[in-house]
Amino acid sequence: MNKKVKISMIMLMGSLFLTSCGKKETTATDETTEITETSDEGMQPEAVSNVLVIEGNDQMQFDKTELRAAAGKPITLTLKHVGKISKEAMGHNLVILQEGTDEAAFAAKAITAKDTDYIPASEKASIVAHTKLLGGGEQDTIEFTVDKKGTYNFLCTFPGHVAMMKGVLIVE
Ligand SMILES: [Cu+2]
Repeated sequence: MNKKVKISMIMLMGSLFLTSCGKKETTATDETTEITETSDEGMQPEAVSNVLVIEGNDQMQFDKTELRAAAGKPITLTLKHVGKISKEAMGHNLVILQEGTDEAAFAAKAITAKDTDYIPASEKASIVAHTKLLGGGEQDTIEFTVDKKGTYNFLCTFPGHVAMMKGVLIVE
């Protein structure tokens, strides 16, 4: 008798456990789906256009990890901060580096350059082009030309952001 009660208790607990697990799984799946959708967008190859638009948000993300442009023609790049947080707390810029630049070393120098909005004056030679540092709701458009075909890394130099906010500009 006691044994039976115990067994049914275990079974009941087991099914409760399964139920709560099932709920958690659903939530996790939703999150996964969202993340997948976002990264799918990022993975879509961009058509070659010299008018580039990229967004940064309050979740410390660029909406694209790859930009493509044609060499030898002016490139117009607009960075939009589509979030709401101030530039002091969630500032974004976009800095395109010369090929062969050590990105980690550059980012480490950049975080010490608060007075110049995290653009290190000593590293100017490593920079192809960069936008201003933006807060939520702001945007900046820059124009530059890249003559040499290649793959150029870009990043946001706000402290801590490079881990999440980086990508490549492919010039072809
Ligand atoms: Cu940023």
